[in-house]
Amino acid sequence: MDFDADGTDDLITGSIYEDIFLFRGLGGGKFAKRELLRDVDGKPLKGGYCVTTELLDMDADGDLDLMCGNRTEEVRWFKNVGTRKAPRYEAKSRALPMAPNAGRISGSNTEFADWDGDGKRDLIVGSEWGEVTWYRNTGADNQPRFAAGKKLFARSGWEELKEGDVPTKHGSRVKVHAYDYDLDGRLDILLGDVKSTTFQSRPPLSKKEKKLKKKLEAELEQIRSRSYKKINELNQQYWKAKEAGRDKEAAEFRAAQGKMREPLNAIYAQLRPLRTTGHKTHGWVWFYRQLPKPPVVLKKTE
Ligand SMILES: [Ca+2]
Ligand SMILES: [Ca+2]
Ligand SMILES: [Ca+2]
Ligand SMILES: [Ca+2]
Repeated sequence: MDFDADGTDDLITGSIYEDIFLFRGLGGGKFAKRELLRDVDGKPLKGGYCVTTELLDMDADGDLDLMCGNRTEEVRWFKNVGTRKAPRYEAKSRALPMAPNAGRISGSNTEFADWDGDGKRDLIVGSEWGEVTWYRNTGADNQPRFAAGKKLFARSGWEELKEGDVPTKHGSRVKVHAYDYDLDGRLDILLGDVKSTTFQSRPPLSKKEKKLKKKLEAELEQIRSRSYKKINELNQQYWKAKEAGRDKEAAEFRAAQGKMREPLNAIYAQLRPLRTTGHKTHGWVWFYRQLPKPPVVLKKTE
């Protein structure tokens, strides 16, 4: 993506805490130090939690506007009020232009691709739970208006995986790229995901350790049922005092709460080495090949 139309590709990235960064291309695969993208008022642009970005001319004025997908909120865009060579973005983001009754669009990344081949780029979005949705562009290529979504992939659902297993289906937080991966003339979907696996974190427990674990868990349960109500009460009192600006009192509630948690924490500490499973997070990339449409069979009638 050439952010500043100087003939060299640049890189624009989102981040977990809403900020958006530009790495200007220097050519030869090298990039300048990152720049935080700011709005016309000099404030950092905020694109939402785990923002992902895409550039497209949304209003047919010849410059590229900034689209932001994220994990928790609607997809929005920042209008470029600068030029194609020197983009400057409005401070306030805008909702996507939708056809009447087409609803709203949420999703973890936005991908512009002409999915139905009518010459106008559509929007394909990934999502938190694995769905992928296609929104047809019923406007112009550089001034889109999106129709209601059609699901390309449903939610993938949970799959229990042990470390070393190869998953059978894609996971969550999916990001989509539409690309003709097998060069057969039809756009395919490349999809990145997140999956969690479990692994054995230590040798199996001995008989003695199993017994100890059982004993500790029973103790934990007892202390919990005795103290949780009080701990919750202290928590409520803490927030009440904090919101009222009674900081000293709030600190006392917090300290009392900590004191009540001590026996629980002591048991947690003893239980920790007896845990036999751990978790790891992985991301896979999936290739979904678009199949040719089935031929139309014409039936002969007399
Ligand atoms: Ca450039
Ligand atoms: Ca524009
Ligand atoms: Ca299209
Ligand atoms: Ca293909």
